[in-house]
Amino acid sequence: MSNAQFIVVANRLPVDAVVDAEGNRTWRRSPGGLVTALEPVLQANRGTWIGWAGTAGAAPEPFESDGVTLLPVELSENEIFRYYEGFSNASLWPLYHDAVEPRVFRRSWWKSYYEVNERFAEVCAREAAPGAVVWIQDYQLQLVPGMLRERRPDLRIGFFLHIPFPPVELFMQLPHRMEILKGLLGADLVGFQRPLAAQNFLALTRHLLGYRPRGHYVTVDDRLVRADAFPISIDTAANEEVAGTERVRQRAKEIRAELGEPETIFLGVDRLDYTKGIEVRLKAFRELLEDGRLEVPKAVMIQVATPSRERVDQYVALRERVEREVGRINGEYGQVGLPAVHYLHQSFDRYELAALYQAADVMAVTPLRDGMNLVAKEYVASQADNRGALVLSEFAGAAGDLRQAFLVNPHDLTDLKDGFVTAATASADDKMKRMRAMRRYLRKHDVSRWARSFLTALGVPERSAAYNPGSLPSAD
Ligand code: ADQ
Repeated sequence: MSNAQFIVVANRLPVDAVVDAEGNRTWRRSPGGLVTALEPVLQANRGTWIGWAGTAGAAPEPFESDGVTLLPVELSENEIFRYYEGFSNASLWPLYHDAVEPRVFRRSWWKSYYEVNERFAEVCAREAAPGAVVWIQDYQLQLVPGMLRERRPDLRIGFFLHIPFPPVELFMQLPHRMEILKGLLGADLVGFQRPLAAQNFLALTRHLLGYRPRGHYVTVDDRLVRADAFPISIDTAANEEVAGTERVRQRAKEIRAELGEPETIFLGVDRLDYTKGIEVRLKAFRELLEDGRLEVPKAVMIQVATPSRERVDQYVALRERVEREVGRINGEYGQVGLPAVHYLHQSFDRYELAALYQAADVMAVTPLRDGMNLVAKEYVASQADNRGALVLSEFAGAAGDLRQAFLVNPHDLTDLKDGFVTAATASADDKMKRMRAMRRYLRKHDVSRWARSFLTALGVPERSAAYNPGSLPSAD
């Protein structure tokens, strides 16, 4: 047993390996809300982050980064294929997102998922101090809470699911559904993005295990498990600060100038994922051009599609479909030097991203299903002058927080098209009122509030423990 008082367990470590020309490896911290939110807590408690380092083969030795111990877990090439790309991303991911794409099940994938979860649980059981707090993240590691509790009943265990949790009928399709449910019930607190997801989970304990949930709680072997919603957010202050820099303002102007000063710039920024509704968004834009309700070059679209899961079949096929649609729109509606859709299959740093957000008149966030969607929140935080308009899918968790967005149903093409036009033609006053209200909300409900409320619900007192240097109280 080691002395780690506070442990985060996630599929990936919060760093990426950078290998130079001589083959030397260094680590670059990967930016992201989760890291930002958890960093102070981890630093204050000599915290440990357990996760995969992102490459196949033997795990690197544990190392320190900004006062946090990073503990890499090994994954073989075969496990990356079966546990990660297979069961996590081709079985669970589509099923949990309302099966908007058909899910694939393979028995060998499950075996690997089980084994990798067991490896994470074993590493964690070895590292945790008596009574330590462990916070497990996301759908790749749903068996870890149960496996860890078996090995270390003294720990206080939290689990947070970043993606939606499906209704009972869909979850029931999952092979090994019982093991997964029991795995999650190993936690003291199971957190979700939205209240409905927590309700789905509690209903399932009744349906599948015959338990009797009461309110947010269900009793499992004399132990009380709480299931509740903790909507994740962004580091609002950091986003506002970047958006307020001269560099970003200048770059936003430059982008508008480079596009020929259009009246309306529509923007989409997503991982290239079939849940994000990129295809339906492009289709809506094409039909609006077809109908003559929009016209190039007065209206243009920028679609940033971050490369993602490029070895999973459904993602390869999606990329082909999206690129074909972009080609079709540009072929039909572009002019020499004036494409209708600017398609960028690239990653950008946060300054460029903020400049794109600021340059855009209408941000189109139209997922068919999404746990939260941080892009919508980042866009709002970047609107220093409250000028832009957010079109937001009702099926994104963010719709529960950003109530003043132009809400649309992306499964209804007519509604989506109308939403685009309404947002593009809304008065400056209307847009400003909406944006102000959403920015106020995000200043209060930022990512550190999210982490704090989860940890408080897990029983970590706010004024001691994780929020101040020193040790955490024991779990009893
Ligand atoms: P994701 O599905 O990855 O997250 P999202 O919440 O939008 O979706 O986060 C994407 C992040 O990547 C944003 O912070 C965004 O700035 C960044 N990003 C996107 N495109 C980029 C690009 N081209 N270059 C650089 N950065 C880019 C999952 C769930 C979501 C949930 C989050 C957090 O699917 O529903 O909101 O986890 O819980």
